[in-house]
Amino acid sequence: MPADLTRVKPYGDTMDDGAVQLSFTLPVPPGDEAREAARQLCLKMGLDAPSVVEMADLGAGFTFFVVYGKCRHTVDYAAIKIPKQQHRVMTFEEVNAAIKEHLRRKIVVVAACTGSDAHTVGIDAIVNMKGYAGEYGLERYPEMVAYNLGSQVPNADLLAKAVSHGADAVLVSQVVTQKNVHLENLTALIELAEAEGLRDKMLFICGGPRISHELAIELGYDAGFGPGTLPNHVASFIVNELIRRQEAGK
Ligand code: B12
Repeated sequence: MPADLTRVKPYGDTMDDGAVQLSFTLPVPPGDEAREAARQLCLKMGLDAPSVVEMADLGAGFTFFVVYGKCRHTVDYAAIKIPKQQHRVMTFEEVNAAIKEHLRRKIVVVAACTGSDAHTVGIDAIVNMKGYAGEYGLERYPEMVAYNLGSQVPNADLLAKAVSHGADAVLVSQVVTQKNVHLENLTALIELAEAEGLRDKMLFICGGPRISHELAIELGYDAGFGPGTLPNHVASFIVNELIRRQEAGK
């Protein structure tokens, strides 16, 4: 029986059985009371027949639980609309050829991890010469000039470098999300760019494990990239968007 896409429920063994597995930690020591607390919490979360299948002592009065249960709720999958990047993903060769043919100048990108974030692996994967998962990074593109400013770069410094290098695109990486610090940093950068009259002069692109294109648009960015992004995805977006703006006379 195919799923009713207007009323989608988790699937375990049979369609619409609602089976889910949930894991969490409670700040109480393990024991019968802790197990019952976990069960009651799951009932309050809308799970029928919750069954605590794992209770592990984490020490210092904390306990980790795994609970199986049946979700009562459904979602209307058919009504979901997520903004997606419309541009076609090009290969390394196609990107360089498109720059030469349509833009006829080198494209400049300035990249950094900002704020307190020191996770450079993600932005390096996109920018560094050697690239990631078999795809060359932007530094390797002959028609691009890429500056990687590294980690913990203050927003003001990133914008100053973007201006001095004549950047077409600013690339920001935010990996740490504790207490939503990524949202604060990303918002602060856009506000500063607006205050300095730079927001419409270059593309602003963000990325990281908790970033989606939808979130990036909400925060005022031109695009957002999450896990699994390859350098040519980003290069394709930049080049397609610059060509689109050139053709629109912007
Ligand atoms: C390596 C690592 C570190 C290294 C970083 C070294 C370095 N030079 O980068 C060190 C040890 C320094 C570190 C420190 C910390 N870390 Co750490 N770290 C990791 C780890 C294990 C891997 C991250 C990684 O390299 N991923 C691989 C890259 C390729 O993936 P990615 O970042 O998602 O990037 C891809 C996309 O997201 C995208 N992308 C990323 N950025 C950008 C930018 C643009 C413009 C674009 C287009 C795309 C893009 O493209 C990339 C390629 O596909 C993760 C756990 C994990 N397994 O993910 C924790 C993790 C990220 N760290 C975490 C934490 C908490 C910390 C610390 C706060 C720990 C502490 N208490 O000290 C510190 C913070 C340091 C700081 N000031 O930032 C948490 C973050 C939790 C959260 N939700 O915020 C994680 C998830 C671990 C965990 N489960 O708790 N960490």
